[in-house]
Order: sequence, then C-alpha cells, then structure tokens
Amino acid sequence: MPHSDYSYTGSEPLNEEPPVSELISTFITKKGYDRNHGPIPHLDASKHRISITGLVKQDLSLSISDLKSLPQHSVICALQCAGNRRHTMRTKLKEVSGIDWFDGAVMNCKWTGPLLRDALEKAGLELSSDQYDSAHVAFACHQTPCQDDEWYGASIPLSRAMDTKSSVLLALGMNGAPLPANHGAPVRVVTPGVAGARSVKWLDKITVQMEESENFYQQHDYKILPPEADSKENAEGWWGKVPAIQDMPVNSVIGVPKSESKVTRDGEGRVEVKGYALPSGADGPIAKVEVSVDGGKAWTDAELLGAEEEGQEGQEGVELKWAWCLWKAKIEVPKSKNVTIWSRATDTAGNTQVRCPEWNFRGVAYNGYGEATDVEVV
Ligand SMILES: Nc1nc2c(c(=O)[nH]1)N[C@H]1C(S)=C(S)[C@@H](COP(=O)(O)O)O[C@H]1N2
Ligand SMILES: [Mo]
Repeated sequence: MPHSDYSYTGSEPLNEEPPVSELISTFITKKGYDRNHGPIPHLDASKHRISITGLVKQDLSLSISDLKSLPQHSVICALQCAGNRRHTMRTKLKEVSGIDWFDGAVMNCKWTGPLLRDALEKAGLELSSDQYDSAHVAFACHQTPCQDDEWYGASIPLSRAMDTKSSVLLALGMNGAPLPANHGAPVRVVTPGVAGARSVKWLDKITVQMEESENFYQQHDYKILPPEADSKENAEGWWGKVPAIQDMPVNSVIGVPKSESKVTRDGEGRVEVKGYALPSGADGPIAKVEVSVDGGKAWTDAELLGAEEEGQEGQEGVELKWAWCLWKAKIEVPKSKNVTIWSRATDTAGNTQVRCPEWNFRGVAYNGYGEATDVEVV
C-alpha cells in the first residue's frame, strides 16, 4: 500500500469547496474543490504505471514517461461534482442523501496530457467503430480503499473516448504545473462535460469492456433516481434500472451578491450581479446568461466575460467549448429588504436551465435557476 494522507481517513475523507464569490474571481481556478471517497495516496511518479487491458490487441503497461512521449494536449474545462448545488435541492425541495455541497464543487482548469484516444490506439482496439457505442472504457484506482468499495472506478462510453473532438485526457498537468496529490498525481482522467465522478484520480488501470464499470460509484451512486426512489431501501431496486450520469446539465449560479447580503445601488439605481455558467455536456460554450429580479417576468442579458478579460494570456487557440463562462450584469432594482435575483443560462445547442428540476434521492445534477435570495437593496 503506498503512503497515503491518513490525516483524512477512509471514513472522513477530504471534501471541501471554496466560497463561490472567491471561485468566480478568476477564469482559471487556482484552488478548487476536493472530492474524495477515501484517503489521498502520495504516489511515486517514477514508479507509477497504468495498465491498458480488456478488448485491446495488446495489453500495455505505461509509465509516466511513456505517457509524456505521446502527443500532449491541453484543454480548459470545468470539472464538476454531480452533487454540486445539492444544498439548494435539499433546502428548496426535500431532504436528499449526500454531502451538503453549495455551489462551489466545480473548478475550471487547464489540463494537459495525452488523449485517452491516443493511448487506446497504441494498444489497438479489438472492436470495430460500429461497436463503440455499446462498449465502455473503465478507469480504476486501486491505491486506497474507499468508503463504499475496495477501490474507486468509473466508466464512460467508448464512443466518447474515441470521438476526435471529446478531448478526454490522461492528465499529467493542471494549470501549467504537475498534478498535485489531492487532484490525482501523477495521472488522472479528465472527462470534459461529464460528471466529475468519471474523472478517476490516481489512475492505475484502463479496461475496454462491453459493460460499464462494476464499481460502486458507477453502479450505486451518481444516478438521477426517479422521485419514488425516496429512501435507501426504495432506491435499492432502481440502481440497476437507471443510467449512470455522464453529461452534466446546463447550469448557472450567482456568486455576487450573496443571499441575505446588503448591497448599495449605483447612481443609476443598479446592482451588479456576477456568477458562473456551465454548458450541458458537449453542447458548449455558453451562449447566453440572463438575470431577473422580478420572478422571471423580465430578463436582462448578462455580459459574458471572455477568457482574455480575466487575465488569461496565451490562451489563444485553446478550445473554450468545455470551459465555464464567467458573467456579470448591472440590473436596475428598486430599494427593497428582500429581493430575489435569478440567473438562467443557455448553451450553444440551445439547452436552457430550468426553474427547478425534479427532486432525486441523491440530490445530483441540480440545475435550477441560479438564485440569490433575501438581498437587501439600499
Ligand atoms: N480515485 C478517485 N478518483 C476520484 C474520486 C475518488 O474519490 N477517488 N472522486 C471523484 C469525484 S466524485 C469527483 S467530483 C472528482 C473530484 O476531483 P477533485 O478532488 O480533483 O476535485 O474526482 C473523482 N475521481
Ligand atoms: Mo463527485
């Protein structure tokens, strides 16, 4: 067993998120959230290997230098926990099961490493391209036991991995530096547009197979259960019938002003509203964010902030389709003690946020309108 960060034990792993007001202060997230189902292993990059096996012509065992010798790609994308905004579902609709994430279980980072596709092609697939839709690529980390399984695992459809535009990476670097231990060093999967649960950290095995990963976190977690599955017992029969979350839905949240805060209007009676927006799956980038202060009767277009404006130099040519979008709006608001502000995002494919999605037991994929409530406007 490799040395692990046992200050965070298996029963109490590191799970933390930054406040949204801080998160939206930079386009590239410097200090992102941590989501762990077990202790953080500290691996020796010079000894670490990942195996590629299953429906491949040749099993491979790749070192970190082998991964570095493949063509390197960079992608700026949001990595988001499927449980992001669970607190809102819990408080707005009904109690749900899971960590009480607010709106900060997401980070927008620049990830660098070889494409999963190139690594799979090096092994050679034992499948023809018409079989890609029914096959899966399973990722595993056997480095530390997790709370609900002996190892951590996930899978994505093989078609996603092989899509030349999907940018699924075996990431070695994050924001221009090697991956830190807490984010999966020396190598993690990054699945742009897909729930963070599939971006397996401390990756040690890739398997091409006809079934999804058999891991607990693919089979018994991270699924949008129907409302009748409203307890652990009632959920039991549903896990096998409901698909595992892959693409995340279009979303936006308000970071400024905060709920229950006091804001002063400018000379023109306006208040500044700021937040982030996320496209649905592969349907980015964000095309529009609107803000309303009258319960959705009138909507004002927010200004979408470019990556350059946020002080990102040298980002030219880096695809922003998978990235989040920071936005701001100045909106006229009458003086009042309890204003509710909403935000609503639409992506390039036309997916628009809903007022409030249906309740689900695990409180995942919440994408109701962004909301700041009880704002005192003076
Ligand atoms: N090995 C391993 N990979 C993992 C996890 C984990 O607990 N163990 N958590 C997953 C989940 S649910 C999320 S949301 C992201 C969180 O990544 P981060 O901790 O780098 O933010 O990692 C995913 N990959
Ligand atoms: Mo997650």
